[in-house]
Amino acid sequence: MALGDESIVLQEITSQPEVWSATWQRLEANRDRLQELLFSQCWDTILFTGCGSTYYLSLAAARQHQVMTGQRSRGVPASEIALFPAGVYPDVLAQTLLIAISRSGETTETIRAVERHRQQPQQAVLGITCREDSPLAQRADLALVTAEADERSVAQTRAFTSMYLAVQYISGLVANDSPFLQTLARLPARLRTVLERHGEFIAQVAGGGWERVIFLGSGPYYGLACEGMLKLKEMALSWSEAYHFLEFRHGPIALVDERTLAIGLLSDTAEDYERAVLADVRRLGGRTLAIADTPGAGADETYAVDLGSGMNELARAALCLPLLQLFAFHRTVARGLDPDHPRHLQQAVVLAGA
Ligand code: F1P
Repeated sequence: MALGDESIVLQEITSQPEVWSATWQRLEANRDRLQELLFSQCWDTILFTGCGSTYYLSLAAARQHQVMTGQRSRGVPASEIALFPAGVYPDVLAQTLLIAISRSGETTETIRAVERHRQQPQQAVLGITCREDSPLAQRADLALVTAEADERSVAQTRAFTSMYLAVQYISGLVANDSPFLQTLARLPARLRTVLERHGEFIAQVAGGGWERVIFLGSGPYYGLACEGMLKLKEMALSWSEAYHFLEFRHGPIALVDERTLAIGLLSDTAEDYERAVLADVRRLGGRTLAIADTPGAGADETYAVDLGSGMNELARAALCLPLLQLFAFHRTVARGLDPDHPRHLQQAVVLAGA
């Protein structure tokens, strides 16, 4: 069993500052090719798709892309495009760009979604993957390959964040938002500081005897909260849930007790509302971990991590993820499980006969 510093997934998590820098170089090197595709038509809709982690990435990406560009954007599981296309493509004549995301580039539903998308009259496919020779890269009009982020682990960590950086870059290009792109370029250095300052603390919090861990995030953070939840399920075999912050009061809050930890990814837009939900969790006996850019005035969280980036909520979002990954890793080790070999899982789901 790979534990502690020998764990592959831990090495991949902690390598992210360097991997993000390398990914950034890649993105800049692909700027012209990307712009050519992104501006080749006046796209009515941008569809982001993937499976598992990359579906959650699609949710976060779609929300961010629409906010930044005004382009109608949706994040859908690849299986919905492949099997229930009528609900995804209400207007057959719409010009739709599919941004298909897959670490392996070979997940069956994602490849099927690309093939189904090709049946639309006005379409194109941008593939984002870590593997150059993958079926996705071969089928896409343009493949953006974040090869430095590829992984040996089953659970995605740096692959997820690097491909997230790629979709953020794309949104920045479409929005023609140079300050945003310049801010993204500072993320690798900021992440190094965040990991140095907070990595150990996250390990301590993860070591608590939590029975229920809830991930809360709204707007662009909802998809990232879902990814935190998935990491805990995949690696630590711990049931967890993710909610939009204010949704949590509508029923799930009934489950809060002293062995509940709510991890909140705080936005700028709705910070006061979000902190109020965390306060409700504490009032009911639960504990809270708030991940925000600055400590809230008067906030009384059980645990708090301040990213201290000075970046807006969209630009800094990726900084939360390695902390959630570390949380899942340390929870896994605390439970005596092997984070490198999650049970029942493989790197990619390739269906028989695909
Ligand atoms: C998607 C995915 C992973 C998950 C699991 C099975 O892979 O669902 O998110 O961890 O191992 O595959 P991909 O299409 O991004 O390669």
